[in-house]
Amino acid sequence: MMMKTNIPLLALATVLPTLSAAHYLFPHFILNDTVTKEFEYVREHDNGLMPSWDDGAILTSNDLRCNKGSENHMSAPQTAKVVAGVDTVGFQTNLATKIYHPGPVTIHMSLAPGDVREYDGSGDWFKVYQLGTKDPWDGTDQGWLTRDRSQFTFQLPKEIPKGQYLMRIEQMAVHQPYKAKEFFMQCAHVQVDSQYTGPAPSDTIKLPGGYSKDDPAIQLDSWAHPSYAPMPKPDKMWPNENNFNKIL
Ligand SMILES: *[C@@H]1O[C@H](CO)[C@@H](O)[C@H](O)[C@H]1NC(C)=O
Ligand SMILES: [Cu+2]
Repeated sequence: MMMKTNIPLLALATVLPTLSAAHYLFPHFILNDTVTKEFEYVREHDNGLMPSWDDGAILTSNDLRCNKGSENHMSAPQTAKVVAGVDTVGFQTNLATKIYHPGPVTIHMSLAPGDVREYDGSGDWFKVYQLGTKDPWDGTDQGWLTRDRSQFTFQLPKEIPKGQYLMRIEQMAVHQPYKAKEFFMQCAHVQVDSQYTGPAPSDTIKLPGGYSKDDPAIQLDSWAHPSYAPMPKPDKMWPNENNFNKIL
């Protein structure tokens, strides 16, 4: 049966900007070669595919942790069992959408005091994975290593203590005019099995608190033809920089 559509052209035109404003999220946790189901191990949120910035207000909001409304979904995901120093872990975007905005991908982890399904992410966060630009970088969007990728994976370092963690992925899109940004973040639930008994992971930050508009990474002016891209905080990765700009 044919349906007659009477949508005026004007109405159609107003729909288009909404579509083009839709971006991506990271609902699939990856464990070794398995891309798990949407939200199976990843905490959903109420911000859909939308970016966050609001003139920098996101930097001082709890939404910086796992995105707007993620607390409404804390108890939904399962907790992925992973082994430090053994398993390859990471995230895939929705529908394997390729990241089409330039900007770094950062993965942080934060130890839950108990069950990660009850954890709000208010503790310390350390940085385990980072993907920036080619080196040297010509300042172009194509020079970002994140560009056109849909999967971000790394080997979980062996120096991560046993326990349940939030694992947070963030892409900070830098294409906006001048120093404005777009943040996309999402958190997975993982239970780390580990033999490690050394010092606790450092350098750590709080979210919010650890990011500021003055940070070199956020001050990056994408319209000024930069030749160097400072990375989001903290400055040092844990336990070393081996997972910096490393694509498996
Ligand atoms: C992931 O791969 C490693 C290396 O092959 C293997 O030792 C480990 O058991 C695998 N983990 C899972 C959960 O399959
Ligand atoms: Cu955008």
